[in-house]
Amino acid sequence: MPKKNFIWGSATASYQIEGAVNEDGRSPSIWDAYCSIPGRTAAGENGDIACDSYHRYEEDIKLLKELGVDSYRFSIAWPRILPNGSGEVNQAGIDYYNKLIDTLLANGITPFVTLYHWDLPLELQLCANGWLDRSIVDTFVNYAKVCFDAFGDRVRHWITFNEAWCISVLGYGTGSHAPGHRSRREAYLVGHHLLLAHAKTVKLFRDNNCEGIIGITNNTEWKEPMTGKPEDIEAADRAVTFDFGWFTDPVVYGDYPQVMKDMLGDLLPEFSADEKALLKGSADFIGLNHYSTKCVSATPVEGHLPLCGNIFDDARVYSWCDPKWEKTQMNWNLLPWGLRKLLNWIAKRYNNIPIYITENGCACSGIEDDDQRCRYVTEYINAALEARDTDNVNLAGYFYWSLLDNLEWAYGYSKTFGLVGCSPDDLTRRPKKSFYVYKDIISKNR
Ligand code: PNW
Repeated sequence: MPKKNFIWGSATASYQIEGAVNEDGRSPSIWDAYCSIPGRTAAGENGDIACDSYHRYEEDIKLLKELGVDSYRFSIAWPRILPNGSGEVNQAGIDYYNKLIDTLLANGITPFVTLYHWDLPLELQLCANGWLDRSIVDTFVNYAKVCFDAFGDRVRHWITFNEAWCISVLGYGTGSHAPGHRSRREAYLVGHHLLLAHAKTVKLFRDNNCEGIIGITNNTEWKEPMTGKPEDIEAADRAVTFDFGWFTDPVVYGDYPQVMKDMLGDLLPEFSADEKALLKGSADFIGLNHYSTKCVSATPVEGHLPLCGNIFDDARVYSWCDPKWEKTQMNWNLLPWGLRKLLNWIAKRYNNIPIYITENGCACSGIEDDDQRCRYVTEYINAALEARDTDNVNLAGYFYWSLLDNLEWAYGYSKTFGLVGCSPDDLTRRPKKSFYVYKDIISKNR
């Protein structure tokens, strides 16, 4: 059954597509710096050019129009708006996003804006210790205010953070993302500051009577219990809670999940009573980024994946993947039923809160032939629509990640998620087969 207000879209992020890193007053971000350290990204690749969307955004919008989406999810580069993190506003940065937003609207496409998709102004890392220092909370709120003031007359859909889990765990726990720290304690402190920054930003949004809705995008795999044993069922629930509940319980209920408090002890900072009140109910919707599924068990099973010896082990579960499962280019399992189960888990735990799938997609290598991606989008969207229509999950939209092949962070340009081919050597946009498959899904489901 087609649903009237359901939003079909596609997503990108500033550093992954814009390029033009030294233009019009943009300052370096932590990702520019991270990419410049030998060995941190594949082949030392960086976002200097990326998809050159800073100059070619009109081509991107033409593609979105052709695809037939209702909405485009993109992120704002903080270093373009406030090159020092705070202080003087860079008008050229505001101008760029004004042009992008106005051209989208002129084409009937709704902007869905992420305030932070990982490109922290480097200045804040070097001079204020980045997300580790509590001062970042107000620094972020100030940045958000500049964006609400500049774009809030036209933007009605806001996301504070993309994947606080990745920012904390990959940026500060394992070091595979910028700024490359390796400390469990730091990861939980960073997560704490992200949540407080989210809550204070939403308070500002609501106090100022900004129009529209604001939420946060969190990510998780689905974890399927290895057996029907109660301890494995509990282990799977615990694993999703550690990834997703960590950042969703606080914005819905005002505090961290009890199981995390019990298991992490003083590694997990505490919220004051005022902070809990501020956090509770601070998301109009939850954005979900979901790509894949694994099995988990409470005790080791034969062939389980090795423990990592870092923050990844904190939920104390063992993961297992069936060698027979189909893998994508990221070595992620293609298991669409996991999405349906996850949507039901979220709906149940959070009292049927509105959910947007803000990312879901498949890395596969072909440009001419991307049959695997065609299957992935078809099957994952079917699973999502079953959750919506059969299970009555309050699913409000779906955004395919990504519109374009782009800088896949530490993997450089070697992993390709795009519906449209694009490489920094040849910036020509080439729609793939999956582009037309997704286009067809959208038109049939209106
Ligand atoms: C997301 N993990 O990153 C990001 O939001 C995108 O910018 C990125 O391009 C996309 O997914 C594909 O990777 C993730 O380790 C990175 O589970 C890592 C994980 C999940 C999401």
